[in-house]
Amino acid sequence: RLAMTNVGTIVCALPVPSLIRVVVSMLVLGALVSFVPILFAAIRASRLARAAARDDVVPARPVEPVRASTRRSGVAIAGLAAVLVAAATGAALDPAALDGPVTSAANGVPPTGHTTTVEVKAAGMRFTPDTIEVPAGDRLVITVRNASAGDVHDLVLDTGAKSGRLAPGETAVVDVGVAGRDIEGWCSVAGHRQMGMVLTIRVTGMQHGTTSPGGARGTGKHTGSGNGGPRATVDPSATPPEDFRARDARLPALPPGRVHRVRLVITETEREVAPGVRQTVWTYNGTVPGPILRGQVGDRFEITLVNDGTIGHSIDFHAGALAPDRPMRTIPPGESLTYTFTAERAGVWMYHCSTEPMSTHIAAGLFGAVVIEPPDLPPVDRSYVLVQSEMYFGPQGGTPDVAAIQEGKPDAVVFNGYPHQYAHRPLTAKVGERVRLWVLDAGPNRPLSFHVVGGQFDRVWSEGRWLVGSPSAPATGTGAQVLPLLPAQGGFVELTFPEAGHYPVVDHVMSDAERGARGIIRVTK
Ligand SMILES: [Cu+2]
Repeated sequence: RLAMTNVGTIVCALPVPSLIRVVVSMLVLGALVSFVPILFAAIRASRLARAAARDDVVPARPVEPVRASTRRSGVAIAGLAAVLVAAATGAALDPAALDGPVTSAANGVPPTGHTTTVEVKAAGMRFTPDTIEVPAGDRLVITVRNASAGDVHDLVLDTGAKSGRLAPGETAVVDVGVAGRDIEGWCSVAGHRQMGMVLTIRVTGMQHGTTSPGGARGTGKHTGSGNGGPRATVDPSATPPEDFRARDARLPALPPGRVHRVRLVITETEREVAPGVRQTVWTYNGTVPGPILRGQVGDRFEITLVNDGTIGHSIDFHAGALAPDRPMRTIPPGESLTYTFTAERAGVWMYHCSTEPMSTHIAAGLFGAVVIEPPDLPPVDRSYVLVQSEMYFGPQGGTPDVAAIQEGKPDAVVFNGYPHQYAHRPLTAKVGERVRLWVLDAGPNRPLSFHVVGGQFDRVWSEGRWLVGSPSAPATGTGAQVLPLLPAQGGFVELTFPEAGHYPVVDHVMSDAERGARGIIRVTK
């Protein structure tokens, strides 16, 4: 107990991460509280002993001999071990607590004994001020306040010092220590640094010849994934695991009623996104794409959006027209909003997270489709939905590589969230059946030239217009080979298959088909 209390108290006094402090202090408290019953037991024992002495009777339990000293040191070691275990538990609960030591930026400059205190506001993808000047040798203490309405931010310095994630309205103090060189800072939330959340700390009054290595103003540009470790790569010929199940591409049934209440929960979870590649995907209701919602022209959608992630997120439904200000706002983790719209027009409408940088939030998985059929659309034998999107791999287990997104270099282009998934697990149809393929290009950035190898489209509808054929009849004597879609555009094609075989479904932007935007329709008699 003595060891636990004393060592634990020292650990708490050291500048350790808060979770470690919490767990260790709980242990110290336990050690202190356990002292109370022992105290009472001791009082009782001494009373009994005194009474026994009065009555001149030998005490029932003699005082333990002194040979306990070795046992006592063993107990002390156990106490020390308990403190260590508690600290490790704290670190395990908060792995961020241990990634990388904090280094000094003193750079050999003697301390002045002064402290410069600066308040920095994080909001609107900016630090304000974004440049701090500090006299060389001063200790610098930065108070960071997240002043944004819904977004999570933090401040990380190239010394390794960090504020930890800050919810809207939260404040943290970052003690930089003695400043003897220029220091670069940024927000480590995915994409925020690239959007300009960069803080430059400039040291003034330096002696000539001792200026810092990073004297230039930070551009926010950097190489690598930005979330630690080398980027994951995919072997294009690798196959998914035996138990891989492709996403069901069938158009879901039209739900009953004219008001659709849907709860969409945003989560951030790690999973396999391509053979051998694990990424942290951001999802609506756990899938990429999010659920395919369906309704008729005139239907009302009452959406409850819940943010169960770790940073700010939002949603934007193209299927309804309204002022974006309130319903599309970014909400912090733990909050929810309702978003109500009426689907007045037919289409394959995209929905997606509209929190900046949108390219990252969409690439990480936050998109889906609302299918509102034209009212006069005749039934077909089979309807499938294919949503194309791009993937830009971060490190194994990480979030998308923001630099790769900016440079337009996807690692995979996929239908319904997984490269080549319908090549491995083909879609099916029968000879002579009429098949309708609903297609949306969710991007975030690349166009889609949708084509079926060996097929010809006799009905094509895109963005509110019949391009080929009509509701009353498919085209005869003419047709189309491609449904071209820019990011966020959607439509459908129809075709029949003249004979049994394997008909590839591809993005005819061929490099993107090779990156995974390719599937098979297996047609049988
Ligand atoms: Cu988001």
